[in-house]
Amino acid sequence: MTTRDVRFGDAMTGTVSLDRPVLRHPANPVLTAREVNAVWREPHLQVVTVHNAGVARLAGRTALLFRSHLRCGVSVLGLATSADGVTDWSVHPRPVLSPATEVDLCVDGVDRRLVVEAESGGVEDARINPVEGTFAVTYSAYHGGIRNRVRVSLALTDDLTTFTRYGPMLDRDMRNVVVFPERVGGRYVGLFRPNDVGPGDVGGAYTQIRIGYADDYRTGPWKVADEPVMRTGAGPSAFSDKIGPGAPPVRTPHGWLNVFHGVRTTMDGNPYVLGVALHDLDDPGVVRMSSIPILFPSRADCRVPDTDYVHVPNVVFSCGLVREDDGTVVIYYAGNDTVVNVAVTHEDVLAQLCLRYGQDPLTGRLLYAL
Ligand code: BMA
Repeated sequence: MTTRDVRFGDAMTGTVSLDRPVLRHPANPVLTAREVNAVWREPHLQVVTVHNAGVARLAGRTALLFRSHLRCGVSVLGLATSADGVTDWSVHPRPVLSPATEVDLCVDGVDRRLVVEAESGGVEDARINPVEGTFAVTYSAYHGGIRNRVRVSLALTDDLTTFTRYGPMLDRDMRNVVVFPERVGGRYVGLFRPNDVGPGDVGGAYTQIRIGYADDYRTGPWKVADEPVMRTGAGPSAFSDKIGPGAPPVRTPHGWLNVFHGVRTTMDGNPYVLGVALHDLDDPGVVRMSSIPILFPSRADCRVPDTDYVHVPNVVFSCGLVREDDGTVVIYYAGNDTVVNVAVTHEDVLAQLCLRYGQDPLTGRLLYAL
């Protein structure tokens, strides 16, 4: 049995295993609408959720680029930082990324009007991808006039407060795009989750993770493979109805660690779980994925007072994690699209889940006997 002792700060120690691969932090939730509303005082900036946060270490602090629903329904991105990654968050006084206006910084050559239009319905689910000394932030840009039109857009930043927009990464509907932190075989690599089935579609297909490559991650063009590297599969599975990248991949001795999300539709809702996969270090299109999710949603993932709003029940969703040098992995994840939580795991245990309890990433067939 593979077990690892993990520690995170002073308040949390424990042992993770194949049975309990992830330990929730006892202080969860670590960031909620209450802390943000105490800072964003104007009525139009009061929020009802704080969730799906991208994560980075910046100037010795943990930084969360969180998503919040304003009460009008539009999502914006805010910044909170903490010395220990759990307590005492300092919330930036205003949203740091809201739907673009004509005065926002865009890189030369990008059609500013197109950027403004593409994200007029809100900005969501930022991933902070550290690439060659800067942060490449990939986020879902929702169109304000065409229902469900979503393009993943790119913005670069060094400080997580000022962004240079590069606009939509692809000319098709997409969510959940993550970029690998290093080039592999000379090319930049990304994981993509198409929303559309074909040209002209809007929404509807959430069943595949595809790999893409670019010579320049900023300008593209990204060449996304026609065939997936992972998909929901045919049989019953915790990932049988939707699948998508979560946190930007990180290098481990076992391969690129990919913490993704999967959904299984039921008669009463759609539970979102976190899954784990390893991509070959030299050929990231080669994937081993665990059939066993590492985190199922529970009541502990959305502890809010009875009178607080809860957005979507039965959801755990991650846009970022931090890997420590000893292989400890700290996952920031949202509970019920409502609050931000922290959990701790270890890459050796995650790797064993992939190696011993795998499923074929394309068919879903279990690679072990029950
Ligand atoms: C997805 C996205 C995520 C959200 C998840 C669960 O489709 O909207 O932002 O966390 O659903 O509701």
